[in-house]
Amino acid sequence: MKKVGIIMGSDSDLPVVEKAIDTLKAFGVTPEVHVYSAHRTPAEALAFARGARENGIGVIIAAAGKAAHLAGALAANTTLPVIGLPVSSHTLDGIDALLSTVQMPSGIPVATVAIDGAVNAALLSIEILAVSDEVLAEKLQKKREADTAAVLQKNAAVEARFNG
Ligand code: RP5
Repeated sequence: MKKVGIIMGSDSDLPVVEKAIDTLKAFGVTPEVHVYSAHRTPAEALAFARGARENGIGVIIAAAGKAAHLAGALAANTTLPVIGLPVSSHTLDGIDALLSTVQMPSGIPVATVAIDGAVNAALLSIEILAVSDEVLAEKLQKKREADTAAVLQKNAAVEARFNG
């Protein structure tokens, strides 16, 4: 199975990114994790993106905060799908990273998830791999059903409490 590359702009992004790593592992998907910055270590980020496909990576998650150019810079150097994960910071609550990540010019797509949306970034990467992997697709379906059952259980508790 292809790996999911997870690149974060700083190790300060780890508290958010760890949720993506945990989600991938729960599905038996191997993450390859690096700290490469579009601004501080552009050469390393470029080399990763250019070599990702031949290194067995199928999807890239790029997590960055502030002036977050990482996802776009990686996407510019690979035709693998890139998922942008904007990370919040204390100054602008992640709006800066969200806009920097999502507003890509035509021709270089970045599929952007919510601010700090690490679980969805991982799930989306798994969905992309599952297009050609029936076992993974089955696992996704099972999780969806379990999530639905959990919500319905909460609904039943609320209904019992307030609806007599
Ligand atoms: C971005 O700048 C990183 O992705 C991080 O979210 C933010 C701040 O980085 P540090 O100053 O905490 O290393 O490039």
